[in-house]
Amino acid sequence: AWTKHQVSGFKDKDEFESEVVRHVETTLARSMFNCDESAAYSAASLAFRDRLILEWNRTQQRQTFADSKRVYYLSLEFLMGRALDNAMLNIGLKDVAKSGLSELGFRIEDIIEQEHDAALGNGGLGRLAACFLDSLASLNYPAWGYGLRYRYGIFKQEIIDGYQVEVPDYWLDFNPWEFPRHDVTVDIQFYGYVHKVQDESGRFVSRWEGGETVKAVAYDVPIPGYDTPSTNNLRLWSSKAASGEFDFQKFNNGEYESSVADQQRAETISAVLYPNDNLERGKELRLKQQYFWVAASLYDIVRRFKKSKRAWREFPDQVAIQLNDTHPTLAIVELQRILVDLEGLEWDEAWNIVTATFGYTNHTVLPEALEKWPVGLFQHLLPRHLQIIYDINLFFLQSVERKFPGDRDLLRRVSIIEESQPKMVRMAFLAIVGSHKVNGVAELHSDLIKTTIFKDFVNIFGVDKFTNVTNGITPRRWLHQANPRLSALIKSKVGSLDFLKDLTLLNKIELSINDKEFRREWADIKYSNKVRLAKHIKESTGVSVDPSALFDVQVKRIHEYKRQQLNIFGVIHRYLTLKAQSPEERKKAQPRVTIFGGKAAPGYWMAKQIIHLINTVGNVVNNDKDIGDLLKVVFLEDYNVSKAEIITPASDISEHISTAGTEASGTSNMKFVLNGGLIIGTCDGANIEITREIGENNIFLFGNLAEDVEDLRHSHTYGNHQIDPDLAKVFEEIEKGTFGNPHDFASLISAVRDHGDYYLVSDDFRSYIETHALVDEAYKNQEEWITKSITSVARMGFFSSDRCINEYAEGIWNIEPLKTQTKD
Ligand code: 26W
Repeated sequence: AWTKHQVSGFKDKDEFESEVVRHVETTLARSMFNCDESAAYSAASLAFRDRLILEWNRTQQRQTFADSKRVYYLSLEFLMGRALDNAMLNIGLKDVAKSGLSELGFRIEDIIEQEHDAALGNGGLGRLAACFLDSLASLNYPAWGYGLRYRYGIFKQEIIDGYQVEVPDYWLDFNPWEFPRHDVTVDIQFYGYVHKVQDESGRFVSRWEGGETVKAVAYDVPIPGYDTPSTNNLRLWSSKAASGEFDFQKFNNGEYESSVADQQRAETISAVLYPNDNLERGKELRLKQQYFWVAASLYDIVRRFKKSKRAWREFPDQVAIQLNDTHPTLAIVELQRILVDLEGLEWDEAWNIVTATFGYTNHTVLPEALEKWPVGLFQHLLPRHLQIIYDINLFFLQSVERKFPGDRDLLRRVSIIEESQPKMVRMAFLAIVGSHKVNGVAELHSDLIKTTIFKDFVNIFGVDKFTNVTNGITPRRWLHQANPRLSALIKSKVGSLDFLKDLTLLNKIELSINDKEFRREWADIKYSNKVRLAKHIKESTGVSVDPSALFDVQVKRIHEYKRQQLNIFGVIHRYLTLKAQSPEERKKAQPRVTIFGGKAAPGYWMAKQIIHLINTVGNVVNNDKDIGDLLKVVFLEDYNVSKAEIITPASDISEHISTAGTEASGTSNMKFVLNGGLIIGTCDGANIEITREIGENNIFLFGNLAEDVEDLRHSHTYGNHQIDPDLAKVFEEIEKGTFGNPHDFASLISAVRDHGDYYLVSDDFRSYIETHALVDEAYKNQEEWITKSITSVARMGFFSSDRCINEYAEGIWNIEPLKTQTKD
């Protein structure tokens, strides 16, 4: 629709075809006679890429010319998924590509599927960053993402004999979506020592010298906005040996092996994404990754600022930097170092600039996920940064002492340095002290951080420093791309695709709630999405499922706090109940397919046991003749973004059942509801706001509340802990060996029965089972169900990541969209 900008590339299918042919024959050096789907994917991507490049250059020029404030989103993870489909839809030429490819003898779906997911993330945090990039470009904000270009993304998961096996994800063989910038490099220093010298004016300055240097090379990924002229930039850094004289000398001296080893050591920094989600393990290489990425990004940002020749105090008027969790917190220290050591600013002046620049988003309250680094490791790897952290801490604690004189316990509690053995740097505290705003990602979560882990900081800095920005998702990928038929049906009622830019327009479909044809089509779309998923299940697991059964889905990282164990225990309970019934009684049961998917961190023993139990239960249940289609249990291997695009539109109900107070927000809950699925969930994270928006008749809530969790845990430890009798029967059955060697599941059971049931599986079991019975009943009334489904979708406008990004822009970054030429 922004034809003024449409000068590059192709305008119709014939031009698109000739571009594809040209790329096959010249760029790929192949002949059209042996152009397979993979080559067609490559050529189609290159054709779209050509168009993006020109828009991208123009966007960058426009932003430079406008000279307005930019936001930099620093994230160690960007879980982008596939790019081609997204580029076609955002540019608005998918139909052209479809008919062009069809004339060349290809189905567009097959071509799209050739692409390897860009899986540079673990789960929610990484996918949120990807949705944010889509919204920033779609809203014309001048924004850059900064991350690491991992050679290996999140591992691929294979299920072998019911166990998770990890396979490396080497994804860079052919990646048309990145542009190496061999001219954009930064030398990054590690180790070495600090000494003080006097400059010309007699002032003492710190010099960080010696150690080793690694080169950061920029790789740029274009991020097209939806129906806008903006194509923003995601800059990913790759590590390389700094080819210094030293290596060269080694090489000349015949020390080939050692010179190669240096090179490999340098390249190791950006080699692999750490596969832990919500677990901090304190590895030196991880800290190296963090500094490498942060230092390169800040150098780049500062270099760009310096071109404007402004005074340093204007830095925060030009630059906002958002820290996606504590992983980039070193950026605070690095900017202070640049300003004081390299640019010669006074400490206080520098610190005011730093704190005005940064915002920090917290994504978890789990204590085991909070980053802490041993002081000794810092001293060794980043000696100057440790000194600066000590100074930041000193000035901070002095200010606390002035405000609360004599409260030594407070000083101990809030100190950035934990006086433990060994001493630790608390990254979250550093992030709070060095930022002007701190936000949580859903209302309950933002309240919890204010009253628990960051309580003291609310007293010190005042409550206004702490805020909430409830997460959102991009409706472009999660509705239009994943569920094109639903998007088209909604369009027929809204009148246009404008709801993809203003999701609140969805409320218009509620007017059609009694429209018979509309309802029939709504149900038909869900059914065909289920048929598609059933086909995928058959192909990947060999299990046949009936698409008219109730599809119950739980897909997310496997974690005890997310309680996939509660789900599978519930499934066992259902199985036992069915088994105990007569064939007559069974006929009344609602047929169900319970679908799981998700990766366990490779070192997370309990999570791996959960996967194993799901698979063994599936084996038994799926082959039980008494049960037939009444219950199927499947575990889909290698859950990732592109699989989510197939699974999400196909659920009738999805499970978001974390122990209350543990899931910061959740975002797949939003995706499922937006696709017409209902949800069963606890009063946790964004489930609460989803309930507020869609109405409590349209959601199945169960379980204890966050405010009661602490007392329950206390009573488990100090009281007489009785587990739920039905759950006890489930345990008995597992221990009988019904689902394989009971020894394999002993620790899953004892976590609940013998070790305090930290996640309240037993406390919530009864209400979980009862609520599932309500789900079965509700599903039997299909008309009611469809009404709930339509009503929910109509009321999901709030959960667009566009709303979310606008809140960040206004409340935290103080930036405005760039004015672009008006559309025609
Ligand atoms: C240091 C190890 C580590 C790695 C990743 C610790 C913590 C993380 C992430 C912060 C975990 C994460 O992805 N959190 C999720 O963030 C989503 C986006 O805000 C929320 O929707 C999820 O509830 C939250 O678990």
